[in-house]
Amino acid sequence: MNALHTSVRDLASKAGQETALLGWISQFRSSGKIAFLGLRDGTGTVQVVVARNEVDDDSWDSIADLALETSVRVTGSVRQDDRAPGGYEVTASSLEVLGTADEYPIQPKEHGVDFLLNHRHLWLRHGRQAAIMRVRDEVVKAIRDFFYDRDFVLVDSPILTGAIGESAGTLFSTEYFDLGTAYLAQTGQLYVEAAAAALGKVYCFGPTFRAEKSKTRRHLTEFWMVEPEVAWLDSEGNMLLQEEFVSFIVQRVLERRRSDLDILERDVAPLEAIAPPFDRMSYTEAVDALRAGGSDIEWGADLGAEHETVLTEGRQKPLFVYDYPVEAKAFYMKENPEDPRTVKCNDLLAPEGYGEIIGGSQREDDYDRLLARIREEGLPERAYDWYLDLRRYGTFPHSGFGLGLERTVAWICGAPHLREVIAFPRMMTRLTP
Ligand code: NSS
Repeated sequence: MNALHTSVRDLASKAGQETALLGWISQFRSSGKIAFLGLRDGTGTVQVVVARNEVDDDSWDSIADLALETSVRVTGSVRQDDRAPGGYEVTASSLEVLGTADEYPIQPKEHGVDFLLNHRHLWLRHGRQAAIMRVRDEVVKAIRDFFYDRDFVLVDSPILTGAIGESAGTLFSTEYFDLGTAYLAQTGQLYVEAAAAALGKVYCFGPTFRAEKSKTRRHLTEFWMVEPEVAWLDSEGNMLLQEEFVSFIVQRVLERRRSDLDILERDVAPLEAIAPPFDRMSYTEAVDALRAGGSDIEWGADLGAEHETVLTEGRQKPLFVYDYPVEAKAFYMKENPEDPRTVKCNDLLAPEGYGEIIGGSQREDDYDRLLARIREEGLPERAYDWYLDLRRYGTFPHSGFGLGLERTVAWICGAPHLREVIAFPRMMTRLTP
């Protein structure tokens, strides 16, 4: 079947010829002697014209069986037509129903988002959702190309882990044979730190898990994160890498997925402005700015979504906020030699209200200080033996960051909620489909 049919996207190559198409009915209307079908095949949608006097009786009779999302095989001739959406139209010579469709639950009218999420397995077929999936695919490809072209080595980190990566508050755990509790990875970072000492520049890219009890539009319980880790890189160099990386991803999508951004009605002007250098502001400056604007945030508190929105207001480019207080961040971050109340780290806040897309830092490379931090946080020391070894056998300055794939795709697509930018979202209140 495959070799003989043409994708909607490739119809131009068959102009003036007879070919077969396989797909789903996205639209249909008929009037006595002629029917107009929308045929969607994943690469595009084309109008198919079925005229009573140009098809056999079986084909004409099957028109009666058509409903939204019926799967069909159409044979017909391809005609160029400048008025048609993709520039081509097909005049059918035969039509065969492959799979009938019950009354399709998603109708061309407004549905509540819960209804759509309950039907996510079907909702994915719709234009906007498919466009988001293609942009996501492009972002993933851009990420892999960026690192491959710069000689980073992909090192996959485990999903079942024995150590807490970020914080004890948001762990999924499961019984693990005779070895006690295993946690689903919140991050691959600790493992890529080990790999950086073996290979220099590395990254991991995979699903990560956080039992986030928040029901915000920015939180999933399962999300994808890409985490580069680089030997001999300091916090400043880490930010340079991040702005180059994020700009590369955005420009790549603009280059290759313009038609999908059009489907999404994304204003591309703000994306076109994304190029290094990004704006930078220390945490202390950020708190001063927030307080000057009327906030009662105290120095030491982590920044919340509402703070991020204020800080990025009116900015075209993403904003780095760097050197947060020790108490606001994870145990592994390097103490700032110039101000030991803070650590050498940064968040990167996307413009247009999308908030934090990256968290990164230089890692604590001093054995005693790292051990002290593990103890202060009450983490189980034995689980970090191997991690401390990295400071025992040739410790080295190194830095890295984690970019949240869904947050990045949501920003690029202009999607208001993360649940739309992953095929099957996992949230506190959603485990199916
Ligand atoms: O917690 S992070 O800020 N940082 C880390 O996990 C580090 N271990 C990364 C590293 O240095 N290798 O998370 C990084 C990013 C954050 O900026 C978000 O973009 C995303 O991961 N993130 C999330 N996305 C969706 N849902 C949830 N719950 C979520 N949590 C973080």
